[in-house]
Amino acid sequence: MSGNRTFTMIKPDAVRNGHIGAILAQINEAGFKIIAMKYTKLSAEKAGEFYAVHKERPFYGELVEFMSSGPIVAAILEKSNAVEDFRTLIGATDPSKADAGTIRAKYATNIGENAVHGSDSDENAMIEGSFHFGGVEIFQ
Ligand code: FUP
Repeated sequence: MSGNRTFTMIKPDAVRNGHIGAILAQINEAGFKIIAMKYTKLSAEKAGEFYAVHKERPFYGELVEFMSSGPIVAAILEKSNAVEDFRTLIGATDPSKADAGTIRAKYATNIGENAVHGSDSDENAMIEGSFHFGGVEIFQ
């Protein structure tokens, strides 16, 4: 079952630039079902916790500042092969290297402000989904 779920965030740049609707439409058109969703804002502390794996990287401070700079949309998505298919849909971390038509190619600002997050493994999808949602907020 875990292989059927991934976690995403529409990041502050894409929200600020008015892309929530277009991104959600592209996610739905690609066959993902939204089973949990919220419009929220991360505190710097929460953003730091979410990206703790990158703590030693030079971009960590900017990443935390950016991710707490405005509202985001957090969601859990369901589809067969969800993690891999969603990463294909969003494209490379650096939008200048992302395939044409991918969400990051269309909506990302740059490598640091890259419009969307997508979990990189089934295990992280579960951890990240639980970070944002309780069981009663998930609808299958
Ligand atoms: P991804 O899995 O594609 O989101 O990419 P990573 O987990 O490698 O990176 C997480 C976030 O760190 C990116 F979305 C943006 C930020 N980042 C940078 O700002 N600079 C980099 O060189 C790499 C990542």
